[in-house]
Amino acid sequence: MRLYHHPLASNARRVLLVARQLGIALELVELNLMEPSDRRRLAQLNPNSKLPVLADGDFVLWESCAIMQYLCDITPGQTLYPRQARPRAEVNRWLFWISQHLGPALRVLVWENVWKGRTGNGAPDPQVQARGAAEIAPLAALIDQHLAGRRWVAGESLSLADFALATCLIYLDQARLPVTGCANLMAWYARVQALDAWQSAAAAAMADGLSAPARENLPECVATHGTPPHPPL
Ligand SMILES: N[C@@H](CCC(=O)N[C@@H](CS)C(=O)NCC(=O)O)C(=O)O
Repeated sequence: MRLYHHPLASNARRVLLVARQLGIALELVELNLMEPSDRRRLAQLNPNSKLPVLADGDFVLWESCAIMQYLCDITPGQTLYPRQARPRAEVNRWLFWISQHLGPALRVLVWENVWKGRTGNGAPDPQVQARGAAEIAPLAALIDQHLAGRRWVAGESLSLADFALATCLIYLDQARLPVTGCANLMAWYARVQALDAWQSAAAAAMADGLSAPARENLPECVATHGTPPHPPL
C-alpha cells in the first residue's frame, strides 16, 4: 500500500501513526505542495488536491479519517476502531468533532502564526489571531473537561480518536495554540507522544527526501480555512 504524504502534513501524519500502530507497512511517497509537478500528480489522485491519499492496488482513497478507518477495517483483531455499534459510534463522534469543529478552529492560528509569513503572505493579523483564540477557547475547554479522569478520548482504550486529536496539536508551540493551560489535555497529549508509534511515525515521515531548510519553507494545511491563501506554485 502506498501513502502519498508530506512530512509536515498533520492529516497525513495521523494515517502514518495508525499504520504504525497496526503494524501495516506503507510505501511512503512524498509530494511537495510547492512543486507544480507534484501538485499536478496530487490533483490526479485527489480532486481536492490535498494530502493524504492512500493507494491500495487500484483503490484510491482520500480523507484522512476515511483512510484511518479503512486501515482498521482491513486489519483483523485491531482495537483502534471498535466493531460494536456503540463503541464505534463513540470513536466516530470524536472523529467528526475533530474534523468539523476543533481542526478548523486550530487552523486559524496555525496559518497566522506558522505559515502566513513563511509563504510570503505577510505578518499575522492581531484581529484574526484574536478570532482564532476565541474560536479555540470553548472547544479546548470541552475536550479538557472530557479528558478529566480519562486516559483516552473514546472509551477505555487507545483509538483513532486519539490519533486524530493528537495530530491537530503538532504545531502546538509554533502556532502558540492557547491550550497549554488545559491540564487534562496536556497530560493526555504526553501519553500519546510516549507511544512508540508516535516516535516511529515522526521518524518515518521525516526520513530522507527534502533537506531541513527546504522543509522549513514548506506550507502544509494552508488552504483549509477561511479565504485560503494557496501556497505559491
Ligand atoms: N479533510 C482532509 C484535509 C486534508 C488537508 O487539508 N491536507 C493538507 C495537508 S495537512 C493539504 O494537503 N493542504 C494543501 C492544500 O490545501 O492546498 C483530510 O482529513 O484528509
